[in-house]
Amino acid sequence: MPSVLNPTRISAAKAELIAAIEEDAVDYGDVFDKGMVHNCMARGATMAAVLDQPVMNAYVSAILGDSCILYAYQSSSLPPSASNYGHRIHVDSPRFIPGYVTNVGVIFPLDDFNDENGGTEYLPGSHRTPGPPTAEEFEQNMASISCRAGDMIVFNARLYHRSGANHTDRYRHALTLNFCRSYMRQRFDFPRLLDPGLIESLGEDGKRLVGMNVRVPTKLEEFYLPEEERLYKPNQG
Ligand SMILES: O=C(O)CCC(=O)C(=O)O
Repeated sequence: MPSVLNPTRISAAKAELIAAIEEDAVDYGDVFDKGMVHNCMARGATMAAVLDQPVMNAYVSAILGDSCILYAYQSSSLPPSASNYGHRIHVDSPRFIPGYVTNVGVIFPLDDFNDENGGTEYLPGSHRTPGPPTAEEFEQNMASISCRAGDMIVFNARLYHRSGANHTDRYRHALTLNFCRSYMRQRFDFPRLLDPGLIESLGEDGKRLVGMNVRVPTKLEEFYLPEEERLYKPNQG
């Protein structure tokens, strides 16, 4: 989907992401997914505002229903002349239910994607096969995505894919979001993880996505709250 994020948002999101990468390099050192920023909505106002992006929400709701929630909101940055943790052949959601989508992936490139800087590579149709492809099958039949910064890539998260390899001398940045059905678990407990002020700043879509409509009571006083204050709202699918 072309031109979903405008140039102002792209550069603001990229500045927030770069700052978060630098902070995490100090705070989390040598972790297995080094360079990947988790919970991007907590790392900058522009990245948080992506949760209320109307085109994204229209696509995702059309596939997963109006009550869908956020599973994860991360980044995928390819350093100069390198690849990253996303470079292994993988799926973002392992469940295989023929004809039923459990998770939808959305990638927002913050730099143009091309073969030189490592656009996303995927095996067309692999979301319909029960098992993983061999490395050879993937290499022989994969396609790679070239697109512009600010475009939106939407895919069935059961699709086998990987980030490419960056052969340039510049970073290639992207935001990667994953959405799931309302009755599934999120990767983090976002309603507890996020600052209440940040949650309040989100629109209705953003609040729903972080899980504010599907919170579970911890005591009877919360279970018996009046309708408008209920933690697990009715009709969540
Ligand atoms: O960066 C990319 O092109 C893909 C990222 C990816 O595969 C992931 O984060 O799961």
